[in-house]
Amino acid sequence: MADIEQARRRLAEAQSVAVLTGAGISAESGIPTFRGAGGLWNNYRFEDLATPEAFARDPSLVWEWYNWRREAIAKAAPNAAHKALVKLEIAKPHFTLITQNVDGLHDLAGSGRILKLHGDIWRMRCTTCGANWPDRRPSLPKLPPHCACGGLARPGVVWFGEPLPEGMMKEAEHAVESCEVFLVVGTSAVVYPAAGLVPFAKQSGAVVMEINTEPTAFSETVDFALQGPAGELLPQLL
Ligand code: BV8
Ligand code: ZN
Repeated sequence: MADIEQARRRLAEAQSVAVLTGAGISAESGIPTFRGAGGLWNNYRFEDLATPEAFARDPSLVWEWYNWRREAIAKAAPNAAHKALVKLEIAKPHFTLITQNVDGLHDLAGSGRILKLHGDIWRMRCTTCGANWPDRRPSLPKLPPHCACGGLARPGVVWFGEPLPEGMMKEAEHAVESCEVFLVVGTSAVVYPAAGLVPFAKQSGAVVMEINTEPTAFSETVDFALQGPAGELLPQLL
């Protein structure tokens, strides 16, 4: 309890805050995480579903998985943790939200500017002409979907082995380099380059605070490792 009180004070004093979120922030909205208890990768292999090779092999299989996830995400609403980050954004002169999530719950909560490092499940991209468009339908009527040009469409997410959206990692690094407090919420911090932001923040002199229900590889090195659900701890931290 003393830890959270001290963290709360440090966060209150900071003018410049950057936040990195992961699947754990949406767990209390009912969206399964990837790793840990109930994680998607306990039952599926990412090599079969979340790589360009998997999509080239079997686009319909990959699309069935993404359609199933769209259906689950469409039923979910932002929770107290997503909402707390909107309040934090309003309160701070300098604020950057960086997310690995593709679920769009930060948008629904009302966050203004979001660096979506791994893309957005509600966007599509044409594998032929490169067109890129939003599609909010919870369930797609025909799989695999196609572009107006006739080309095969793919989910607008970043798969393993693919580069992150151009320039986005630079923007994230810039925010992390110049923040006083770096808040890391609900991520196992094992997927790179996103996970590299945690040690980078420490090296750059930020106070690093982690909120997670479990210890992570970085829990020992951060300044505050707050253990518990984000939907409870984040509102307490503000
Ligand atoms: C790239 C797609 C270069 C979207 C995702 C060694 C071998 C092979 C490859 C590599 C290697 N080392 C590094 C790599 C590269 C690879 C990588 O990092 N692999 C790791 C796994 C070893 N990275 C890449 O391939 C990246 N690209 O490097 O490109 C390049 C450059 C130029 C040209 C070509 C290439 C791309 C990575 C993108 C991967 N895409 N998914 C989708 O369908 O969703 S990753 C997947 O993991 C998710 O998208 C997610 O965003 C991401 C991170 O996971 P987390 O968000 O952290 O979620 P997780 O489930 O793990 O953890 C949840 C946490 O929450 C837990 O800690 C839990 O305790 C906690 N929690 C639970 N409930 C709560 C909670 N906390 C608080 N409150 C709660 N209530
Ligand atoms: Zn097209």
